[in-house]
Amino acid sequence: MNYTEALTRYTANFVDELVANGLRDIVISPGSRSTPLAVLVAEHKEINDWIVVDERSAGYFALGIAQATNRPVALVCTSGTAAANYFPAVVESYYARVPLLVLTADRPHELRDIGASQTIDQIKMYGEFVKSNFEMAPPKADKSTIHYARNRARRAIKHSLVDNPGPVHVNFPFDEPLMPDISLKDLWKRPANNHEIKIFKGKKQLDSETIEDLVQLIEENDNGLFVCGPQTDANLVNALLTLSEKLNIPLLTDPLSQLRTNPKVNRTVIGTYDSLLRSATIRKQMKPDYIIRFGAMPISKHFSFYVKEHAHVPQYVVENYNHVREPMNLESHYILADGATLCKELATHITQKNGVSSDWLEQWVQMETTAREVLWETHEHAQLTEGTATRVVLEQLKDDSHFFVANSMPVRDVDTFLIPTTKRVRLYANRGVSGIDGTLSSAIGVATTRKRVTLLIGDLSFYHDLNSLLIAKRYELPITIVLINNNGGGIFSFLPQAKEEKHFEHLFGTPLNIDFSHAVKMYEGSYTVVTDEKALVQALTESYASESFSVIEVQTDRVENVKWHRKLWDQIVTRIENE
Ligand SMILES: Cc1ncc(C[n+]2csc(CCOP(=O)(O)OP(=O)(O)O)c2C)c(N)n1
Repeated sequence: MNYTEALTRYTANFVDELVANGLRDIVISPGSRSTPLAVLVAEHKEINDWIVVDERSAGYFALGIAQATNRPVALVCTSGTAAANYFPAVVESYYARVPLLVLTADRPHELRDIGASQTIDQIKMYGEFVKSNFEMAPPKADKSTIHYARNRARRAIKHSLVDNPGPVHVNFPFDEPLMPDISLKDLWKRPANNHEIKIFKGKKQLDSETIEDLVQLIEENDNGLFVCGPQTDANLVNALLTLSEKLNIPLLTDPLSQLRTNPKVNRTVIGTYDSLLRSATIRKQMKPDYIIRFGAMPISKHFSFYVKEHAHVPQYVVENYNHVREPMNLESHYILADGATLCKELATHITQKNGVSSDWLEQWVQMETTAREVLWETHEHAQLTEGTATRVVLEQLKDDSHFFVANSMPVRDVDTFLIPTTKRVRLYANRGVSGIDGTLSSAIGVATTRKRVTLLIGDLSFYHDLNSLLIAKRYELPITIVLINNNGGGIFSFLPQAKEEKHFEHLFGTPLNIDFSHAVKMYEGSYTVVTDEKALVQALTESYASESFSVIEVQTDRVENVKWHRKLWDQIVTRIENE
């Protein structure tokens, strides 16, 4: 058998085994060394291949597809800096716990470390930010090597999925000639009795004594608090809603917990706590007896002040596996169990509190009602602010749609303005490491589901990832981008650095002074600037009805924005304190 046939069969078996294990989407960036993978992926009938020239964007795009489909997505690129450009997305995928397979092509071993062109040390190049690394053996096509190639493929997929999902790196040594022979017979024939790795895994559950401790804690204390940070498990959403309603325990919900946008939303769901906990008086008054927290740490800084100020109150962090996210360094307890299973068990074991409404819950609900009133007060014809634009966008979201929110102020404005609703909307963000890079690419990745995605994004984040608009154009993906253009990094105006007038604008404000309409035009999207609520509603309606991607720009002022937000938060707190 010649090298071309060995290369072809070896690579085809690897690719086919990915498919046999549930992979459907592969994002390919062009290059020569990766030719065997690229061509065989393109040949496979069950793979959606997506071509993205910029590898940084490709990485984040794959991440978006994986978030939306709950399946691993593979990346294919050539050697050298191409592979290095995946780094930000790999890191995000690791911390956000999203499964990715990074398939990098490399020179054969004998051409490494001797100054060959476009060659870097790719072995373990993503360091600690991948769950596993596999350096593939050189291509051969004897029975045992084919078995090996398939086994590596299935292990790579399983590794990306078990425990906390995340990225897995597979590096391929490919020699020339690189072009596979796609005319070979039986290229896609799976070996008879192809092995399948079954993973027998159950839901992690507490033993009966430990559950009793928690049951006692909840039964004996009236002022308990459930909190849910960013997470995507629909079972946890349902189980937490049932539990909090049954026990009448307030449930503080981060916007990315998926608990504020659910048909079963109930009165225990508190969505305005970030505004409420801005008041030191409220933080002090609302001293909990205990806190049980699910998901990642909520975005709200004021929630973190609250937990810190009540550091002596027993706090419990629920995680399925270790790697507990407890950034407060408090003396928290860790509950290592499946959150949904835990909630169901607590619901069956606790009898004393069933349906007993508490003053504690009523106090939270009363504050929530007042805060919502202030947030809902609308001024239809007033000039749009970042806050009112966010509220309008949230109100206009369609049932059963996707909403992607960028880091910096957009995600914080969503925290303020997303009032719990029975509309089913799936929320997305890149909160693993909260970069402002790659947001557009990931949101466009979510749009590959062909369900419309609305993205709320600031101008620096938008600019950072402009390249990805080509993906929206090329694949005609349904995305509505609401661009909050405050000509720079608006979040910094909320920070103490804003007082340092000499350097602020130059180092932090960083105005771009560019007209985005030209960029949008270049990629053939539709572009509108809106100045009031009515115009924004109309632009959103038109965008939702259109086929192409659209950018709706809201122009704001960073200094005014800070004043506006502070006035609103003060209004909420004053109204509550005067009640
Ligand atoms: C990749 C990366 N670079 C820099 C930062 C630091 N950073 C955080 S927010 C921000 C400004 C973002 O500006 P914009 O997207 O316009 O949103 P705004 O602050 O105006 O809401 C920057 C530079 C980051 N988080 N990620």
